[in-house]
Amino acid sequence: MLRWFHESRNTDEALEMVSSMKNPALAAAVFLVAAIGLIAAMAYRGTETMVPETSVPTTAVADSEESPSLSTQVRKSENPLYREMVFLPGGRFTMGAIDSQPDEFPPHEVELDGFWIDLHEVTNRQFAEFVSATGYVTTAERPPELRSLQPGADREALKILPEMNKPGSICSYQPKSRDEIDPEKGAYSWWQYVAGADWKHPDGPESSIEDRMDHPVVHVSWLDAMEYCKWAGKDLPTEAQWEYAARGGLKNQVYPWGSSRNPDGKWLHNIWQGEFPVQNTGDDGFLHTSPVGSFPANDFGLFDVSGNVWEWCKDYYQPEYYSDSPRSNPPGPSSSFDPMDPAVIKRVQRGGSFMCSEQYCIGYRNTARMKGEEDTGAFHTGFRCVINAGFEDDLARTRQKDPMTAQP
Ligand SMILES: [Ca+2]
Ligand SMILES: [Ca+2]
Repeated sequence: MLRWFHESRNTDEALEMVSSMKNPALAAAVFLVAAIGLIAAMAYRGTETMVPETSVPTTAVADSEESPSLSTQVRKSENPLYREMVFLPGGRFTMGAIDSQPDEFPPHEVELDGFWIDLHEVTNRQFAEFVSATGYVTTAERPPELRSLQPGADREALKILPEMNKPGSICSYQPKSRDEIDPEKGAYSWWQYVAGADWKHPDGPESSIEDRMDHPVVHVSWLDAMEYCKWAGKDLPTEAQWEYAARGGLKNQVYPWGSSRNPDGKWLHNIWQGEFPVQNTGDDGFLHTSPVGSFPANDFGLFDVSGNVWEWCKDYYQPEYYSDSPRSNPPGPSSSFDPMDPAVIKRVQRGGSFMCSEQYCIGYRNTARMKGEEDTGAFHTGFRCVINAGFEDDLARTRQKDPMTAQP
C-alpha cells in the first residue's frame, strides 16, 4: 500500500500491519497519506572524455552480452539538446533476476533500439529552468487530490482529512532509537507527510535548495516528471531502457560496476550505512542526497543509477509483467496493477536511494523494481530523461527551448 512499505524487504509484514490497524481514524489517515502523498560540489563529470557528435546517430544494433566494447560505442553530442546525455547503441540484454524478489522474475532477453539518456539525475538547477520558463506548479505544491486512483475505485470512501488537506510531500523522520518506533505504526514511525515540503523545500517549508542546485530534484511526481520531459523535448525511460543503461554493458552483475556492493570497502553509490532507520553513519559521505556525479560512473558514463534518488520510469507497474512482455522494446504493461494496493495507479521506479540499506529495501541493485503512485513524489525520488532514436526534429525542439543556442 504505502510507498514506503515497498522499501521494506518484508512486504508481508507491512501488509499485516496495515490490515491489523484497529483505529479507523489512523487507518483513514494512513490511506489518506497513501492517496495524497504516496507516495536533490562535485559536479557531474566526464563530458570532456567523450566523442562529440553533431547529429543524432541512427540505430546501431550491438549485442551487449557478446560485445564487451559496447561502452566504447557510447556517443555524445555538442547539440544543446543532447548536452549531458549519451547515446547508447541498440542491443540485447537479459533483464530481470532469478534469485531475488518475485517481481524481478523471470529473467528474459530484451532487444532495444538505440536511445539517448541523461548522464545524471535531473538536478534542481535543471528543474528550476523548466519552472522558470513555464510557471509549472508541481503536484506537491497544489492542494491534494485523489488523482491516481484506478477507474472504479470507491472515491466516496476516500476522504482527505482536513488536517492533511494542505500542499506538501513525504519526508523522513529519523528515530533516535528503536524505542521511538511504535509497533502499531511500523514504517510510519519514520515517514511523515510534511505540509510545505516540495522540490524547492526538500526538508519542509524552512528548508531550501540554495546550496543543492546540483543535487537531484526531489518531491516530483511522475506527472511532474512527464511535464518536464515534454518541455525539454525528452521522455522518461522505459523500465527496460533504464535497466539496460544501468547495467553499463556488463553481463549478469548485481550492481552497475560488478558483483560486490562495496568492493575493497569503497562505497560506489549513495545509500544508507548503519542500522536502519535509527543510525545513518554517512560512511559514503552523504546523509541525504548528494550532488549528481559524486560517485564513479558506470561503463556507459551514467552517474548515480544506483542510489542517490529513486528514478521514475515511464512504465505502469505490474509485478508479473516480465512473464509475457514483448522481446523487442517492451513498453511496459498497458495498465497498472499492484496486488498490494489495487485501487491506485502506479508507475515504476528504479535504482534505490540514499534511504536504502542492506537491511531494508536493497533497491540499489540493477534489477530491483519499485512502484509509486503516479501523482506523488517524495524526498528521495527524482528522475532522468531519454530521447529515443529516430528523433528527427531535434533542431526544432532545441529552438523551442533555447532559440539563441540552436544553430542550423
Ligand atoms: Ca549515504
Ligand atoms: Ca539514482
